[in-house]
Formats: sequence, C-alpha cells, structure tokens
Amino acid sequence: MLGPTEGGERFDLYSPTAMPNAAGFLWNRKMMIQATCRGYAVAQFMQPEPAKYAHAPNLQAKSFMQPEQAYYAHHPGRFVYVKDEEAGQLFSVPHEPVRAQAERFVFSVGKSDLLWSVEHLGLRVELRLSLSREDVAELWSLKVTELSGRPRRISVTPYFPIGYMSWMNQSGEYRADLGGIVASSVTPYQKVEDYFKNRHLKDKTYFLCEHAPDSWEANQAVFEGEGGLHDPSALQAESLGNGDARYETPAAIVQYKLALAPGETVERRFLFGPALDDAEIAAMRARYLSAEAFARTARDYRAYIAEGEGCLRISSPDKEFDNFVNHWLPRQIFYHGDVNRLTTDPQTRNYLQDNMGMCYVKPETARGAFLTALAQQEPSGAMPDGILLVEGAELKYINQVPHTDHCVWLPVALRAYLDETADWSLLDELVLDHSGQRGTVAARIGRAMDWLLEARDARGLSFIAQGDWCDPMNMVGYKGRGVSGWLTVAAAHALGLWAGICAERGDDAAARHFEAGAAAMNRAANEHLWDGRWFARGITDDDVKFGVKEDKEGRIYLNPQAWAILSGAADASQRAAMFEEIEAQLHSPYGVTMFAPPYSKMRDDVGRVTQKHPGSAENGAVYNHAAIFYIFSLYTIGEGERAFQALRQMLPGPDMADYLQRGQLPVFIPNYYRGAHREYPRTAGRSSQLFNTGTVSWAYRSVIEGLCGLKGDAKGLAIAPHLPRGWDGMQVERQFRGAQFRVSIRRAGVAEVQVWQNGRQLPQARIDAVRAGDTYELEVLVP
Ligand code: CEZ
Repeated sequence: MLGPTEGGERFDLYSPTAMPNAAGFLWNRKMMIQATCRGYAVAQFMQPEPAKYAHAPNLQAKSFMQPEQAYYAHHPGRFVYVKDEEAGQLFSVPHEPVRAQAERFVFSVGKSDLLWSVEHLGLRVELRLSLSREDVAELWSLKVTELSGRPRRISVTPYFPIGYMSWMNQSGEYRADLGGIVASSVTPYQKVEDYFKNRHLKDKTYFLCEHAPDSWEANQAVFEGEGGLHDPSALQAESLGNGDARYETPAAIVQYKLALAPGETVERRFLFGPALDDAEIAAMRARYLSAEAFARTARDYRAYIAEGEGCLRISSPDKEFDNFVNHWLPRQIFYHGDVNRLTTDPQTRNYLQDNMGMCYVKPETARGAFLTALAQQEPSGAMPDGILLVEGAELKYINQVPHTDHCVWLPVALRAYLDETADWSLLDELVLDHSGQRGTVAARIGRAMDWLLEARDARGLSFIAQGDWCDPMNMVGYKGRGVSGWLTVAAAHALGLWAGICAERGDDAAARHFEAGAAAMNRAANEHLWDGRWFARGITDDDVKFGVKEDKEGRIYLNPQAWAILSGAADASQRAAMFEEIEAQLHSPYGVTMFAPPYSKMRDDVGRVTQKHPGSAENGAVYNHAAIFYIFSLYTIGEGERAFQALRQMLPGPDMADYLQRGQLPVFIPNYYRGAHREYPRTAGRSSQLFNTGTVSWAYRSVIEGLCGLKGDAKGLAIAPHLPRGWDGMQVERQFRGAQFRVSIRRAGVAEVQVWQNGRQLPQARIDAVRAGDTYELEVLVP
C-alpha cells in the first residue's frame, strides 16, 4: 500500500482512497504548494506578503461574496480528465474529480517533485509537479502512454480551477498570443491608500501550454454544466466551447485530442502561476516552458533541496525510523529555516527555534538569525512578538497579541548553536537596534534574561499577559495578574543555560547573578505550583490555580513537567511521580498529549484554547511541539527508553492500522495528531497535515544529541548514546565541525560507555580538538 522507493529518496502510496488527505509539499523562497494524493492542492506565494493565485481566501468576502460565484469557490486542485473517445469512458488524474477506480495508482512524493502515475483503460498517465529554484510557478508535465497495444483516439483535458478570486473584478480568457489561459482579478480593497499598494500585486493567473490546445474553456460553470465536475457537460461535446469568464468564476481548461499509436507516449508541459502583466507571463514562458528548461529547472531545484541534507545518517534496527531521519526530517527543518514558514514576520519563538534546527543544517543561517532577531530587541530588553524580515513588514495577527515567552528562546537556541559550532565569537558581535543603541550579543541576551527576571509577580512567578508558548492561552493573564507555570520553569531553564554560557566565557559575576535568578524561579515554582504529583500550568488573574488535580478538564499539562525537568525544578522523586501521572493521564497510542482531559467548553479565565474542538490543536491534541520538549528533556536526564518510545510515536506507521488512522505519509511531522482518544476514538490520531511546526528542530536535536549521543561542546564531541531497549546497536555518520564521524554503536557487557579508536580505548567518552577534514572511525560500546 505504501513505502519508500529509490533508496528512500521517494515515498510512494498506492491508493487514492486509503488515506485521502495524504499529501506532499514543495517550496522555494517565494512559494510553497501542498498537494494531496487525490489532486487537491493549495499554493501560496510571497509578494512579499503571502498571497494566492488560485482560490484566494478573501477575508472581506464574507459580506461581499456573490452567491452565484460562491457555489463554485471551493475546489482547489490540479486535475486532468482523460477520455476514451471511442468507448466514451472517462477518468481523471490524480483521482478527483471523477473518482474512477484506476487499475493502478501511485502517488510518489519526492524530495523535489510530486509524481502521480495512474493506469486505467489501457493508458498510463504520469503527472509530475516540480518547482523552480527562485520563481513562483508550478511546472507540470503530463505523459500519456498507450498500453493496450491498439491505436486509440482519446482526449486529454487539464482542468486547473482558479476559483473565486475577488468580488470586485475577475475574468478569464484564452490568449493565443501568450499561449494559454490568463485569468485576471483585482485584489479587493476599499481604502484609497490601498490602491497604491495593491497595484503592484500579481493579480493575473496564467496557465501556459507548451503545445497549443485544440480547444479551451475559461469558465468553470460552463465547463461543468449539468453534469457536475465528475462528469462535466463540456466533455460530452466534440470539443470545448472556447469560452471566457466575464465576472464569472475562472478556470484553466484546455483540451488535446490525441490519436495514439500502440505503445506511443505523448508529452505535454504546462506552467501555472501568478503574474503582474502580459510581459511577465511572456517572460515566464520563455524562461521555463520547454523540455530543456524543465530539465534544467528540475536539476537546479534538486540542488537547492540537497542543500538541506543535514548532518546525520543513521542505520538502526528500525528502518522506517532511519528513513525518516535520513531523508525527510532535515528537509522539513530546511524548509522552516530557509524560508521562515513563508511569512514576513515569523513569531519570535518560531524564528529562533527554526534556526535552532539550522544549526545542524546550515549554521551560518542560524548565526545571521540571532543577529537579525537581536537587532529588534526592545529597549526594555524584551523581545518583540515577531521578527520583521523585509522592509515594510509589520507585526500582524498573533504578533499583535502580547506574549511573554519570547526571550526564553534566545539561550535555548544559542546553546544548540554553540554546541554545534563552537563559534563563541558570535557572543562578541555588536548589534545595533532600532533605537540606535549598540550592544554585544552577550550583553543583549543578558538584558533579555534580566527582563525575564523582572516580568514576575511578588511570588516570583512569570506573568503570562495574553499568552506564552501556547498562543491561544490568552485569558489567563489579560488583566495583568495571571502567571504561567510553564513560563516560570522555562525562564528558569533559560537563565540556567545563560548562566552556564557566562561561566564558560569566564564572566563569573554574570554567571552567579543568572544562576541565582534561575534558582529563585525554580524555588517559586516549587512553592506555588507543585501540586503534589505534578506542576500546575498557572494561576489566573483571579488567583485560581489551573492544571491541578481538582480540575475536571485541563487537569495535567505536559509543558510544565517537561521544562521543570530541563530547569531542574523537579527532583528525582518529583520526576518519578510526574512520570507515573504522565503515563496514566497523557499517554495515547499516537504520542503524549499536551494536556488532558480536553476542555469541552469555554473557560474564560483560560482563553480561546478551551474553545478549540476537544482533541484538536492545543486543546488536548498530541501537539508534537509539546511532546518533543518532553522527549528532549527525557534525554537530558538519561531517560532514553521513555524518550524513544514517544519519539517513535511522532511518525505514522510502521503498521498499516496506524497509517490509516493517522492518514499521513511519514515525509513530515505534522503540528499535531488528534487527541481525545477516550472521548473521540474515531478521529483520535488523525494528522493535522500541517507541516509548519517547531517540532522538527527539537526532533533532530534529540536524535543527534540524545539517541545517537553525539553532542558538541566547547572542547569537542561528547559521546553518550541512548540505545532503546530492543536495539543491539546502530551505525551513525555525522558531520561535525567539518569532520566526518563514522560511529558504530554496540551494546556490550560494559559498565559505562567506552569509545575505541584504531583498536585503542580512549580515556574518556569524547573526542577533543576535532580537526576539520578528518574522518574519525569510532567503536562505541554501551552498557
Ligand atoms: O501556531 C503555533 C505557533 O506557531 O502554536 C504554538 C506556538 O508555540 C507556535 O509559536 C502553540 O500555541 O493561534 C492559534 O490558535 C494557533 O495556536 C496557531 O497560532 C498555531 C498554528 O496551529 C500553527 O501551528
């Protein structure tokens, strides 16, 4: 039904119905597209704010949407109808909209392309999507092969709905001069000043054909007719009607009549994307729409994706896990870190954590990100809610809601960067901020840590304002008094990390100051938030503790436990109690849930998190970002067995029932799997399919530093693997500071970890003074 091919370079699914939402994604710095196995697709591009060239969701449309168009608005996808003109039979590729059951179906997710191969009615249809390295355009190639061994008359009709784009103006027509369908719209607006901003927007959508079609249609309703999209009326006629759309919903539909000889293959290429004007459309055609240009573009794009290969190759008894770690995990990190989730104002915590992942993929990018972020530090020492990445960007949506955790992520990500690179010079870089103040990176992080110390109440607990890591926990502290239990221990951890870095730099006074701060916060957490068996999530504006045993919903949260482990607030006996409760209350077949039980109704002293559907997103899902904090914390205290169990649960599979329930291919980690397995077993485990998540940086770090136990420090590489119980050993190849490590890890009857090099045992389980360019072959024996 599914599995890796080409040595893990691709992952294939052989059914369009088993996991209907299974999807793959491609991106470059200006766009991304996610497409499902059945052919639904959503694309977005930057100009520089995110926009769409098909199916634009239009916020103002609520009151202005024209009903006649609304009916046709929701059908985003890329489809090809194939008709046997002699027998009159019809199917479509990938699967929608006809939904015929094909004889053979393959949805093949590659790292740099998506491919569908469908065999039906004695024909093979291969549809491939690729992107360019730097432009916004979808490159589609369509190959039709005759398989039945007799001459055939068929028609092939690509159907790319453009959908509802604007209540002001939209149209579509075939342009013989440009060689395809061009739809035009006007991004809706009402303020006169927006006219001057919007006139530079790419309001045209083109669908260009390398070969001129025999007929076309630009009007979705006309094409569909009374037959509906699974059997469009227009396909009953001899040819398409060559019609246009005049303030009607546009679609790009072109038809080729083909006479195929036995075994013959015919290929057609198309380009789909946005443009400002005709000149740009013509230029895109010239640049991309030929066999040679497609081949060159695919090569360049492959090379771009290969830049994100990461620093680790593992071979363990768990091949599915290896496949994900070696092929897909660094790719997802690279997506986050190279394009910042395609936003111009990433949330500060996301930006810093995404760049934490880049420490293992492209450390120079991470370095630059610290400087960019710190240049936007506020005079108070606080970090802003989002980091502006382009001229003219502004803080929008969630970044206009005050969250209090952003400073925490500085030392957290920095620790990973220093451990991986030993580039301590970063701390002495001077950074100029908007107010004209100059300060070194070290001084600025010190200010940020002092801000965390200040932003506390009389009990020494951290204010939450309208949210912390949990975006929708917006009403715990909106009156200015509520505190966050998670943030208190998270800040303690951040202060502790920073104190350690100060000590390593020889700044003893700062180290003592921040160490004392961390200890005070840990004490406050224990005094006010320890609930007997676990740490509470917080205390509301009205002084109500929540995330405690008396709560019927939201009784125990994972984040305060994970970070109390990291900060050291939890001692061994507290941890033992926490583990028991986490196992009893939060474990699920799909991973560790973020809290339980989910809220069933609004709690207006907690906030909109309680309004999300129970078991979805932050309301008690297996929210992978929260789960990976816990996993990482477990590795730091040697709890490798618990850690790996939960880490393994982040991937769908390997057994079929699990794949089907999650409905996702193991080519990315989603932001969550549905929780509430007791309340809603039918939907529990289902993947959100959203591949934007801070999880992946931590997952890679956990595999590298925890599972493989190959963690850098100021002097070199420390070696302390955590093999899961059932494993005898594993092989690891790791690039580190320009050197190559080939490590063979084996379980043996030893009392503690032994490292052997060239037949000799090293005095300590570490390699110091790593030399770039060298290869280190190591044998590691673990108890
Ligand atoms: O966003 C994520 C954020 O990108 O949710 C995390 C948070 O730490 C990340 O920074 C936990 O709240 O506002 C909301 O309701 C949602 O919570 C989104 O902002 C959420 C998206 O689901 C994307 O993952």
